[in-house]
Amino acid sequence: MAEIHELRSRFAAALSRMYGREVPAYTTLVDVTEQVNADFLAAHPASAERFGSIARVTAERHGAIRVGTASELRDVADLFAGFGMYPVGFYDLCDATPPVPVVSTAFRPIDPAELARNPFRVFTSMLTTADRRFFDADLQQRLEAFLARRHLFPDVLLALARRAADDGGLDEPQAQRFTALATAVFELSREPVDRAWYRELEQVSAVAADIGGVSGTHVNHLTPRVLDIDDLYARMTARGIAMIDRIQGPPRWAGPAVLLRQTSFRALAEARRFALPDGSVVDGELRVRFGEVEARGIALTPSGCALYDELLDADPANAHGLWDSRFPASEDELEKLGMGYFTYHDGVRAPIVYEDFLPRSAAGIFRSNLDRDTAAAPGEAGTVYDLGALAAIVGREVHDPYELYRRQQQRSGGPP
Ligand code: OOG
Ligand code: NI
Repeated sequence: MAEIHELRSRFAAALSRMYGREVPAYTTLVDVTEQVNADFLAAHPASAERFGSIARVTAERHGAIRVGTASELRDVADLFAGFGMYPVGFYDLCDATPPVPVVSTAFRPIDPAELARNPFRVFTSMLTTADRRFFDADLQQRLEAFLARRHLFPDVLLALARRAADDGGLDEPQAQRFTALATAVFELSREPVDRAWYRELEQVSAVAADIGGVSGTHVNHLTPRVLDIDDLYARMTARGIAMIDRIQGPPRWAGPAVLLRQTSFRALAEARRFALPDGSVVDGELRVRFGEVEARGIALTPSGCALYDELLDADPANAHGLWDSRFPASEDELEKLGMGYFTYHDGVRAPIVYEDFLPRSAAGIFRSNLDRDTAAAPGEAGTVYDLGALAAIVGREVHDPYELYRRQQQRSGGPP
């Protein structure tokens, strides 16, 4: 039998092969990432693996997908449960700057041993079609009707996912079928895109068009993990690949690596086919998929995150040295101030790696890949979402990330 973690590893690897075929620049990014990681490991043999073994980091990816309805999100939850991935955290991008009409969660393993085996995670966004600041009543109605007609996840795929979740794995032929079908769902569809409909949605939001303007879903990006993101950024730039202008998240500084640093580049235009009102089909292109890379550090407690937010507002790039003067300069300090999470096995303290996402970085990542910002009209947001509302939609607990880190720390015998 192929156990759930084996299914997850195979799924992540299969998506990576598929995405490499679809977006060749992704393969370049993975190659450069592996070179940076090998060099970093050679230069820092004692410390390079403190935030995860090199085997884990080499296989580690996060994907991003976007769906249109609550029922699609429920199917996603059933599908990912078959890979041992559960919803963690709530991200409201509707109120971000600029606003994006989605709410999001991340599906990932929640057990430390499972994370160590393969931490594959997928940032998953759902379109908020009832949000009047983006969609008037007429557009909402047509959008929901369009979305109701599509069927993203074959029944046989969801049945295999439920069996895997119930039995803790699948026999070999079923395991192969499950990963192949799951991977195929996230391939870029070759169905012609209704150009008038796509353009109408694009006027409201490029993300809305990417979700509700097409008949399928697809991986938006697949992100490898790098041990030195500044080095990676420099090497990609030296290769002539235009990166976004900055690294999102905490600045480069001499203190401990915390949370998550990410950067991205825009993928080249991809060929898509478009259906015109007269029924003819023409070739065209869309630019919606991109490349992203990330570095991970220590998970911060709520007070650590509050200080992170405060400093990011005041001095985003540490240009005025605010981080140097205000942020805990060592893991000892983080621990003493109760701002970071650690484990304490056999009296040895080790940092707990951050396994989640950052709302403001996510907004920045969305933004960096849009040609223009969405201007939300003033008005009511419609449905108000939070972690509980999202849990009701997916029909499962949406885990609170702080709670998961706190429990992990507590179980290791550390301070509660
Ligand atoms: C998701 C953007 C957020 C991240 O790493 O913060 C994200 C998307 O573009 O669908 O992937
Ligand atoms: Ni991402």
